[in-house]
Amino acid sequence: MSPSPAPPERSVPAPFPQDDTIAAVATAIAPGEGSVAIVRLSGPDAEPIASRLFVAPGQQSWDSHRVLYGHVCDPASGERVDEALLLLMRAPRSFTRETVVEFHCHGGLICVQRVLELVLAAGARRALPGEFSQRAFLNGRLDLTRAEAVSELVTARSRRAAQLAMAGLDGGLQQRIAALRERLLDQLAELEARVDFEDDLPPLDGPAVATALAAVQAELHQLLADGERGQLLRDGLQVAIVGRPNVGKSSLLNRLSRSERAIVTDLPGTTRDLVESELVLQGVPLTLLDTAGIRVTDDRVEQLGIARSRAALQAADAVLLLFDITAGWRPEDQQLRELVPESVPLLVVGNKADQLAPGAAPAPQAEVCISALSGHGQEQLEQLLLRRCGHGDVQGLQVALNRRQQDLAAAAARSLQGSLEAAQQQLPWDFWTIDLRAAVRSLGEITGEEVSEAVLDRVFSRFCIGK
Ligand SMILES: Nc1nc2c(ncn2[C@@H]2O[C@H](COP(=O)(O)OP(=O)(O)OP(=O)(O)O)[C@@H](O)[C@H]2O)c(=O)[nH]1
Ligand SMILES: [Mg+2]
Repeated sequence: MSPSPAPPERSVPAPFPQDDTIAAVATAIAPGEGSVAIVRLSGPDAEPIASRLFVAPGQQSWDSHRVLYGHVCDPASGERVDEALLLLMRAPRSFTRETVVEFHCHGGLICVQRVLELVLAAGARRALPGEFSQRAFLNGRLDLTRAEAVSELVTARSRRAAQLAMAGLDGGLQQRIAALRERLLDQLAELEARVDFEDDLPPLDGPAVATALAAVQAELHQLLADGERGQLLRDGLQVAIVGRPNVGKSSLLNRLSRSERAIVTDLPGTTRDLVESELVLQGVPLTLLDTAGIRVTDDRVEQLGIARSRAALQAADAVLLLFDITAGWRPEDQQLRELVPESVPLLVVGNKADQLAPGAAPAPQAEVCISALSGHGQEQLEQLLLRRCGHGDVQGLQVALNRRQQDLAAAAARSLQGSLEAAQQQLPWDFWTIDLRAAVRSLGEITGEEVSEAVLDRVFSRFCIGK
């Protein structure tokens, strides 16, 4: 049997108990909103703090994973601050694997803030963003991809994005990455064994090793491509609708967002400012921007609006350039088209198809013809837009890397390229291992098996407070 390579350096501290107790409001806080709000504590003092503040009447016993009914009281004055339920989850059977206590208080702003203040006065520390998840990770309850999936689930803007996050939470991503890393470790073991004990071992089949590495690289490229599509589900797209005045931009925004968000009139120059509308197209969150029709004008207000239209057209992820097919493709339409940067996906849309004379052919510039008034062509427009952005099919996605994971997977694929080049040039085995070890490390950073504390702090600081 070949000796296995030295285990990769593990810079994360081994699971260890945190020595303080953290607390935060775990639910959204808004005045007059939400009937229930949760204050969550985690750490060794969670239970003693809770028992000082919570008065449970009758014979209720403080058992783990049982709900207690009672009042949160200020120990200094005895004042009842809120009527609440208390849920105690003793270590290690909790999200963080520490003892966790949740006070289920009344919602809104006041009660929950007062309960949190009492908890902090009793010795807990205000949790940093993501600190509960960070403890869950450090205590081995979650790998890094699952912890990130929790955050993505909370911030998902569409049902599909939430489904992807759930797949991550179920460990789909962790398993894919861990399996690839294992395959690389197998090859690394063989190679490193040859570096040290070439004479004592049967000869190594170099081309077979290279084939195995190339197969992992191909899977990484597939994951990267899926990740790009998944990014769309997470971040969404900002799509600007631009065009000359009166071509129907505002009507299209209203049609796509099923709202009366923008003012529509038959007067050219109606829209003066950017009008935004959020919607979800086939699982993809979109921010649609209706803009002022672009033309030469002396009107000062309209000029300012047009300047904003031009800026939006430059900054958008995609542009819908609308023109009136009953008026044909005009030189002004062509000028607008030339304003759209090369790098921005552009779709030229002919509007007012309902007014086109029977038998008349629309200008060939129209990639899709619609009627913002009747809805004709809407589905085709939506599909074409998503496809133009390079993400036609997000339905089949099983798992998708986030940006951090995407960068690491790309780094791993590049490192593997280095190993493959060493193979091609038939360099000695230790040249193969240098990049291979780097690839293993990058994949380990995705799941958190090899990751520095500084990186962890950065990852978790993006989470919301109380998570
Ligand atoms: N027949 C027909 N009329 C339309 C259609 N789309 C828009 N209109 C009409 O065209 C006129 C202008 O529509 P808007 O949506 O305000 O046009 P706009 O491009 O936002 O105009 P500005 O804000 O002035 O740049 C209105 O009278 C709409 O009812 C369409 O598909 N068919
Ligand atoms: Mg308008």
